[in-house]
Amino acid sequence: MTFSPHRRLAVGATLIAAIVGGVTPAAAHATTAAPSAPAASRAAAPAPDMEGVVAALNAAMANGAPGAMARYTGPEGVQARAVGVRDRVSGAAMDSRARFRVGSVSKTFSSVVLLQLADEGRVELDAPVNRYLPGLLPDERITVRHLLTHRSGLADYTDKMFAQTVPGFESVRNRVFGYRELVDLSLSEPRTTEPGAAYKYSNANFVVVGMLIEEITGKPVGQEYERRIIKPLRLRNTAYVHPDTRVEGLHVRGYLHPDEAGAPLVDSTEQTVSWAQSAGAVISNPADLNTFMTALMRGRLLSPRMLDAMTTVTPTDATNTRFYGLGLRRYDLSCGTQVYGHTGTVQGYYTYAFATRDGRRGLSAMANTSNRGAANTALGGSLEAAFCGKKPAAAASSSRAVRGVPVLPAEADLPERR
Ligand code: REX
Repeated sequence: MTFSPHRRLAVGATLIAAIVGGVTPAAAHATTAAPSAPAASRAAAPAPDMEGVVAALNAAMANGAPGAMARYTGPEGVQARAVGVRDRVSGAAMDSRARFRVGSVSKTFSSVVLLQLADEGRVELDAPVNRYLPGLLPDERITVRHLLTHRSGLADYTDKMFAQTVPGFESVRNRVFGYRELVDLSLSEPRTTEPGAAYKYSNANFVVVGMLIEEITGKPVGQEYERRIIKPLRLRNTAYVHPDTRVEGLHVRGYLHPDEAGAPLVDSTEQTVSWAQSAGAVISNPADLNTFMTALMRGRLLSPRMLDAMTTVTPTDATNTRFYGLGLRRYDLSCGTQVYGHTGTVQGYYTYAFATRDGRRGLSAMANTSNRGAANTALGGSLEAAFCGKKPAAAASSSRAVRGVPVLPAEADLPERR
């Protein structure tokens, strides 16, 4: 990527301070203008409610996660919390420094790479995908932007693949797919919408994004993540190792819930994640995810024009609180704060990685389980606690609420996924 000297300096300042203090410091913030954040919302930012964050982590455990953790970064500093275990056999405690599989948070990495290529004039967002990958898709009207916004109509082949959770997982755990095989799986099903007509989340879109990156750069996506994101931001705990099945270093083991009630959890840590690749195979940890999302929001990775395009959103459901931009979600929280980032689900791991639009505050949370929507939804409560702060005691009431805020079902449980 091409950093301007100014940006390069700003990144350097942030990194040095981050290494010294473990925080993206106020001093570094002061050197760069926060992009398009209303001054009022900055002044009013509440301190994170870390008790509320822990309550959300405990609620994820009460709903079947062996452990959970979260890390908040903001002007007040960094705070991390962990509950339960990261390894059920050894009993090792959850550790907020540990690495895990981030699932679809990988889509934001892929989107950043493609948008940098757009910044460099090497791809046009409104051009047909087939201009770059001739003959790949059966419809010339599907554009690059349709992929990034989940509006292509390409079916999500993972719905069929994982219709039976454990057999589906075991059938692909060690498989190595070519991108084209995954696209063919999608194209063997009817398309879900006319190009551009509606939002319909599909992993196939970001498989094609991976193909575009490789076609345009002539390099594997892993190298492009490395060169454009991981190295410049010094994300030492972030890796793309496909098709290697291991998670190296200090890591969290993932535990998949079978569909059958009462059946033992399946340790799903080792897998190729080849079924997702550029749609979901990145490994990271909470500190790196916070660095990534806050740096992205602060304009360190994209031009202002491209970041505007990325954060231009449409609703994903009828709640009018959840939106999708280009490989990026926006959640509108009960206190009015808008946060941008992504959620992730791979077998054994649920992830949330979000930051405010000014990049001053970030939260990453994970629980080491999946196929347990209630655990995912509970984990999502950490966003409210972290970004909205403590709720007045009187507001904490009904059982459908965490700290007085009604809990919305997690992405995977919304009708859009059915
Ligand atoms: C695959 C099935 C889930 C997981 C999936 N993951 O599509 C992508 C992702 C990479 O992260 N998407 C989510 C399995 C929605 C996101 O954006 O947050 N489920 C599981 C089943 C269901 O097998 N039968 O829960 O581990």
